[in-house]
Formats: sequence, structure tokens, C-alpha cells
Amino acid sequence: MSFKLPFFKTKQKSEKDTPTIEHVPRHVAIIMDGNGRWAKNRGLPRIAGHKEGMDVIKDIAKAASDSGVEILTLYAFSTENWKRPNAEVDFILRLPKEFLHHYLPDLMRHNVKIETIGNLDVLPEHTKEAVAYAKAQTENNDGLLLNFALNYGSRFEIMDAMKRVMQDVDALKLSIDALDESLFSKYLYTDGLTDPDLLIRTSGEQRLSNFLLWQSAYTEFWFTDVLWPDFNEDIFKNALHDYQQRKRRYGGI
Ligand code: V0D
Repeated sequence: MSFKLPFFKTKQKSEKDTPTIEHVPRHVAIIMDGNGRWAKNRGLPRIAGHKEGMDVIKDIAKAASDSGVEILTLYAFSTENWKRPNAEVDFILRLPKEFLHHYLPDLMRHNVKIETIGNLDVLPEHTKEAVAYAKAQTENNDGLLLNFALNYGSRFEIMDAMKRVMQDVDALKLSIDALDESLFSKYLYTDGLTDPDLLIRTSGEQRLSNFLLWQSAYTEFWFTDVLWPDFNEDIFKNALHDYQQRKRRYGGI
């Protein structure tokens, strides 16, 4: 992969400052909220908002990749989303196939690798097939990791991890004394990924909504009133820019 240095990666030169590489977030997570409201505002059915929201993803993936972001995690379907009307759930669960049909060649060209977090077991066969195909096709790509959270819920993730920890203790594969934060993290879906540096939520809500609870302990949050279908590359770069202005202290001084 070629090494590019976008303008916002470079600290502004001043008399005192020697130029340094500025901090691009390695891992950005996004709660893509506001698709239903976007459609309602236009007198369209909610599913039209989801379709429009899907089209935004490839632009943001490209912007993330161009900016030097390594991991983009998108909250696409939560464990709570099953409570929506059947027809809407049905439509949403067909979007992976639709997305790949339109954008897989482009993602391949940009060297994007697709992975997922969440419990895929209970998804319909056709969704699982589309997702498995995406992962298989992109598994040798080593550019941006485009990580879809599908049927993801953070409390379930943590509780499920805890159960498997207890099974390993029970089977004498693990001693309780050896368990620490780093080892526990290996039981989560996000094993092998860095924690998100920046979490973006669109559509004006300022909540985590059961997304990456453990992983967001030190994450910077960035909120916008813009609805996800109206989100674009410029707004994304604004978020990265704001992130770079913040001082991260990790509880220190
Ligand atoms: C609906 C807006 C792409 C928010 C974005 C199954 C919700 C569009 C995917 C996708 C969804 C998932 C996996 C993959 C390729 C694409 C997607 C869902 C919802 C939930 F390998 N968009 N998208 N998946 N929406």
C-alpha cells in the first residue's frame, strides 16, 4: 500500500513547533442513525432511508481509507432492531447482498477487507451467505478493515465472553488469577482489533445504545445532527479534524 500523507495528518507549522505527524484515529466507529427520519421527512417509507444510508457507506469507507484510518466499524444491525416491523427487518437483512452487488468491485480496487462483529448464527441463510462471500472475497486485502456490526449487542457480547471464560476455568484451561483486562478482551468479538479512538453518532442522539461498551472506555465521542443519509466525506473529515484538536489523557494528567 502506498503511503500518503493527507493535509490534516500534518501538524500546522509554527515558529516553536517542529512539524510532526498528527494523530489520525486508527479505529473509527459509527452509529449510522437517522435513516428512518430522513425518509419520513421526504414522505418516503423507512426502507428508502435504509437504502440511501447504504449508499453513503462506500463514500465514507473511501474517505476513511484515504485519511489513513485502519478500521471502520459500522453499527448496521443491533440486537434490538428485531423489534421493528417484519417487512422493515426483512428489507434491512437483504442490504448486505445489495451492497456487495453494487460496491464489491470498488472495495476490491481500494483493497478493503470486510469483517463482522456480532452473532451471525440467527441471521437468515441468504444474509449469512452474502456476508460469508464478502469476507471470502476480501480476506487477502490489507487496506481499510470495513467492520460491520451485525446483530450486535454489547451486553450480550460481554456476557457471552464471560460464559466462555467460565467454561475455560471449569475445563482447567484458564486460572482465575490469570484473568485480566487484556485476556478478557480476547473473548470479545473485537479480539485482535484496537479499541475505537473515535465514535461518531449521527442524527442528534447522544447515547451509546449498547454499542462497544467495553471497547469505548477511552474513546472520543463526536455527535452531529446530520441524518446518516445526508452524512458525507466533508463531515467525516470535520470529525477527524475535531478529534485531532482534542487531547487524550487516558485518565492521566
Ligand atoms: C441499514 C444504514 C450495508 C443503516 C446503512 C444487515 C442500516 C444500511 C450492509 C452490509 C445496512 C453488511 C455486511 C456486508 C456488506 C454490507 C448493511 C445491514 C444494514 C444489516 F458484508 N448496509 N447495511 N447491513 N444498512
